[in-house]
Amino acid sequence: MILRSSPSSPFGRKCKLSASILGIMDRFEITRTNTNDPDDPIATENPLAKIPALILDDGSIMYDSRVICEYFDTLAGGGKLFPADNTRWAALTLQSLGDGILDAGILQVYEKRFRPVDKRHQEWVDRQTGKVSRALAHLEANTPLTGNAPTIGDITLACALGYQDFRFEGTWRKDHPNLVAWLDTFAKAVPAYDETIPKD
Ligand SMILES: N[C@@H](CCC(=O)N[C@@H](CS)C(=O)NCC(=O)O)C(=O)O
Repeated sequence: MILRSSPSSPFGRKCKLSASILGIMDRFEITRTNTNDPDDPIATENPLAKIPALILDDGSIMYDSRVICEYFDTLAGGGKLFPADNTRWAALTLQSLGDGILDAGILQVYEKRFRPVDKRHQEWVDRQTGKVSRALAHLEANTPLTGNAPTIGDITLACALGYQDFRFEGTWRKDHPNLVAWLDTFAKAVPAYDETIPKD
């Protein structure tokens, strides 16, 4: 299989961390993909032209990170990152919150990357910043438990905090000591976290 991703993609990082925890990194190769290059095949592979996408050996294609991570979980026997018991809903909800932090962060980055200065809309950027701030405040007050078996929720949160470090200079750290401690514990338990530090 081929995972289309890039070293900077936090959603691609979710897939890499999931595969590493599940012990299935040898099941696919990773192809560096540039969603800004009109000649990159990603636009024909995923009509949304987004990464990550997973190309299976039979040529079929899966996206997005939620689908790919859950597929990886089934390859490893199932019920590991996506619990089958009633803790599933908390794990999925934490995944949604982490994905939402990522989406809001990426939209802020794209506002600067793709819009000329005179077309930028500060109120809209503030709206995205508000989502991140509220989510981080909620997580600081309700920090997930860190066990020896990270779920897809934990993985997504770690990638969301890592993206805040990468694109927003880690300013979140000052006011969120519980989350800083949570991420330190996660990074110690999951060596792939440090091995996938995002870069451009
Ligand atoms: N919901 C998607 C989000 C994927 C996403 O936003 N990927 C970004 C890179 S991290 C992308 O491909 N952006 C290119 C674009 O939006 O055109 C997922 O979970 O995989």
